[in-house]
Amino acid sequence: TVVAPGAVHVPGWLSLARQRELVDACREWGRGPDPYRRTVLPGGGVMSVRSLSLGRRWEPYRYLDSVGVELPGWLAALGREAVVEAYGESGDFSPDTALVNFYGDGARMGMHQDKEERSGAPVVSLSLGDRCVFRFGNAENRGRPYRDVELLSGDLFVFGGASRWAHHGVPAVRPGTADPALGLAGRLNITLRETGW
Ligand code: MD5
Ligand code: FE
Repeated sequence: TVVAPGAVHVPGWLSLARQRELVDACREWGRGPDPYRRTVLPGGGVMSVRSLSLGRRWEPYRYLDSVGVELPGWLAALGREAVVEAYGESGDFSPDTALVNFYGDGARMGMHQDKEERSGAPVVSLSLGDRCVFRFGNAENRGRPYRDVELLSGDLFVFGGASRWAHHGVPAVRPGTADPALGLAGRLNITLRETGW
């Protein structure tokens, strides 16, 4: 489903088996040298989401060299598959970071733009676990017009072209809505990005 120019939502793109592999991988990465933690913003605020980076490390508001787990080749390849699925061609998408966000009890993400990347390449988003409300806005400001889209476990979203700089956020996660077979309480989101750093 094309939600806006360049913004493509593919519900149920990942099989349950693939979702389970990704959840297991997210658990493993968290045991590595750069575990999930709350990001402290320069203004003193603390994010409710817990994050880790594979490959280049995101921090507000820049990318650093990797200090933890490198971006696995299979995950970069999955990102290319995702871009082909969304656009019909990969456009040489070559991510150098994955940002993994864990939304536990009550975690949300306020409206923002992803502006740290110096590349106009698309952002690939994979959702796992609990359902959420994803708020997809406009490039001008954090407010209306926006559209609320439910993202379920296994959904793919690719943000490219004119949508790349749209404001967006996650105002709510629906606790307990994940398939019990996943063994995940909460929501995980993996984004694959070309940082240009
Ligand atoms: C999430 N993560 O569900 C989202 C998925 C983040 C973040 O927002 O910054 O970690 S990625 C959504 C996204 C990325 C880039 C552009 C746009 C949306 N967009 O133009 O709407 O945890
Ligand atoms: Fe974002």
